[in-house]
Amino acid sequence: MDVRVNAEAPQSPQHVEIRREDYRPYPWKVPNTRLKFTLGLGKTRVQAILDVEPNAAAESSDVLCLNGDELTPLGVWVDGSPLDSWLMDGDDLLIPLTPGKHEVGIDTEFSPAANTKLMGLYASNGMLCTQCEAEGFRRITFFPDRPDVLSRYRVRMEADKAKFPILLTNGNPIESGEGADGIHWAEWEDPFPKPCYLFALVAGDLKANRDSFTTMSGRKVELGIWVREADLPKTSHAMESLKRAMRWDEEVYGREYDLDLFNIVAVSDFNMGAMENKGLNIFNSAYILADPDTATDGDFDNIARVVAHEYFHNWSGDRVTCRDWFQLSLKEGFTVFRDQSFGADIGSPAVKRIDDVRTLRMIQFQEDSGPLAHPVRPDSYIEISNFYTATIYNKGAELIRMMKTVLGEKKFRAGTDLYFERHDGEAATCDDFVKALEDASGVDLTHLKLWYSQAGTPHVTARLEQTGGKAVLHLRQSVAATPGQPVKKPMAIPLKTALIGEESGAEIASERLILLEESEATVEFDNISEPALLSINRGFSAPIVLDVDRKPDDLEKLAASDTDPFARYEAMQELMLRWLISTAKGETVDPQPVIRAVGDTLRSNQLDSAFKAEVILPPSESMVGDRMDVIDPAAIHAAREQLRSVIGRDLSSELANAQRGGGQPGHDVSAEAKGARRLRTVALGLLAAGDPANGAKLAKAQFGAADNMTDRQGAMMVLASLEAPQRKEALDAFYARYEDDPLVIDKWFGVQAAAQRPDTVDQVVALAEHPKFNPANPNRLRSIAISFGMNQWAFHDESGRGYRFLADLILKADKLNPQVAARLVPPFGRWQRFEPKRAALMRTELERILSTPGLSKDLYEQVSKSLV
Ligand code: 0A1
Ligand code: ZN
Repeated sequence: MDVRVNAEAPQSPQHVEIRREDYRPYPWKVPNTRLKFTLGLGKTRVQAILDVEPNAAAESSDVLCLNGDELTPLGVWVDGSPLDSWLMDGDDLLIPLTPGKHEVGIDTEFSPAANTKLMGLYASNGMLCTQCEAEGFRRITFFPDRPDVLSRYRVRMEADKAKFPILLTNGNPIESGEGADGIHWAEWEDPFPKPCYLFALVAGDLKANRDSFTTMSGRKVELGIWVREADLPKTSHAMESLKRAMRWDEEVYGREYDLDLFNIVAVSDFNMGAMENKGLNIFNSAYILADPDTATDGDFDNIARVVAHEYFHNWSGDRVTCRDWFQLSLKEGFTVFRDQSFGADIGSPAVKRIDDVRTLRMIQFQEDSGPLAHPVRPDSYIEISNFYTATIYNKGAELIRMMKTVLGEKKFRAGTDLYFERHDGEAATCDDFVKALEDASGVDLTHLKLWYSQAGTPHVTARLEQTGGKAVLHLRQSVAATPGQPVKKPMAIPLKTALIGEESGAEIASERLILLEESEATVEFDNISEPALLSINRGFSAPIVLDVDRKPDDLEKLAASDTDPFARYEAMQELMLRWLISTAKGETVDPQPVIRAVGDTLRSNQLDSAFKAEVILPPSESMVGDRMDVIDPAAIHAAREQLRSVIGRDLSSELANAQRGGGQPGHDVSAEAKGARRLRTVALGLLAAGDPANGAKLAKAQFGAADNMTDRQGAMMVLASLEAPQRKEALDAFYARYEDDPLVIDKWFGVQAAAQRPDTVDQVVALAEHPKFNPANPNRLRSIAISFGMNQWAFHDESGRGYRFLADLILKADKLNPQVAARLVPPFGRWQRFEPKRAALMRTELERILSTPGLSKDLYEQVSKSLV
């Protein structure tokens, strides 16, 4: 059938802005959806039948508008009769309908093998899989592709049994059978109404690691993790993590799993980390496959985190979903908060908090202070895929954490119970979430709601004044302008605060929660018996930048004695940051206070290795840059290298002890063994900075002796930045050993793109020509592009060649996969923060991208906004 165009409807301009205030309920309900898939790699046919009826809660319409993307209807039926009067409006299908209930049938056909965007149904490694969030379902069939249209799905899959022996979709299997010519089929039903972004289907030659879980009410749930047969031995950690997450959600949130079946599938081509499709989670294989020989301790932790995250979405996302994509943080901020809490409960809470705050500072703070800054609940977007950001996820999680801090454990739980009960089976908003917490707790949370709508990281200055037995804390806050928000209101900032005795090292004013709500405030502390040190924003109770007016040696004392471990870490970071900033500005500063504090930490018998490793690691170059008005990457790099080498030289024996220490076997993944390994590589890096020749020897020895990937990759990372013969030996040996393991080869690329070397730009240019570099595979593309974009010194090479390289790569990737290409833009977005020469070079590259014909809307949005 020809494609007909609706002449009256305006042809959609290329890049339309969608606004939150324009939300209207969909005029139709779709209580049931039946889909029949005739599956093939080169060609898949989809026959859809939708039951539709007018939505009484919306304005009525005589047209059913169904979204499509690169689809052509092969046929349209209404109530069983072929219909000719349908029209295309851009990519969407318009079907005229009289009021009342109807059955609408639509046939479509497309090629999964040609789908390089990896949205909708696509081919990966010979199998077929789907990704529908946010707007991928419209690439499978015409449908109201919006999260507030919930439907019950019955799905029939037909495929060649030899090529696709396993057929999976959401819900429960109902029937299956075999047809002629080697075809087999399976029919499944999902009893829970869901938005189409949670639809999933997988067909392929897969094997399952099977297990089961008995829920708190005694129901047995069958669990399956589906992978290629050769990968089965690498699935046990993911399975253990899943069962732990299921138990944790019952114990901590009272949430029980609802279907009889929970399946996870690992795929090698995936745009993000993983996806919470109802009963059938689909994962980037990087977040499933692990054994000590191929995965680092960090990989193991990430697997536990992501498996838990997707599982937790079953309630915070699937049972209660989002009304529209502006509410994305409703499910993502809350679910990140839940996975962070899970991580803290199964490991060390202090180290976990340090890790989470580091991610927030490195990614979200940069986003929030640049041209792509947006509120946790945005007001508009051009392409929703660009809004899966650290602001929606990580700042969103901080906002939930602040609500919990204000409410306390019990009231928060009462609030989440009410939220799940009240909105079960619904598409809700961020306001609904806050209302449920308020109604259950009786506490007004209006003051915290500004965090949803106002972008930008608040800056707080704090000064403690002490006279006699009294101390007065002076607080002042400000929020810088962000795009579209020139003037800011004061935020409500919960600050956990205590005073530490300068001599005793004890808490002389115990921790209290100060809520800073105005631009300025003072808080008094009575009965203060000795000189006091201010310990503020303990546990990082608010996601802010804090500037405390302190006496020079206060930080050193706090680093040694603060009773809150996070605050201790903060004191040490601040001590190092101040030294790095002053040195980068050309001032001469004594490093001895830093050396003393690092030395005390290393020698401490009380602190565990994981905590020591976090505390002695100097802040990243980009974190130093964030604190400077004008960023000069070369000066920052030189300052950081100087600090690393002084630490390495002055504390060589303590560091050598730490590098030798531990001795636990590689398969030991206890907190203690992991901590020892983390400290080993951090110490190795500092030793190599102090004495590169000896460092190279030690690193090569660590590399050769390693019985696990953490030590092996750690040693290779240190060597990758050195100028020593052992560098090439290690890289070559690593490549030869893991040539056939794509996830490990990603590490090989990543380590070289992250290397701190003057010739890293040349290295990445060469790596992009390597036979194993494939920009169509998102993990491989990111192994170079993300690591290099975050490598401040190398990316900002003053020649501008780093900028040109990444811009070329982005343009190349955009032709294949716009969503992934657009996610590589943020390093360019900071151009205005750099010294003028680099800023001009970066701007030129952004303009070059923007003027390239045929740019995707994903890339257009990120680049055009970055230029403002
Ligand atoms: N909801 C998922 C994230 C996700 C979003 C979009 C995707 O499309 C490519 C994939 C995954 C999560 O939070 O885990
Ligand atoms: Zn999520």
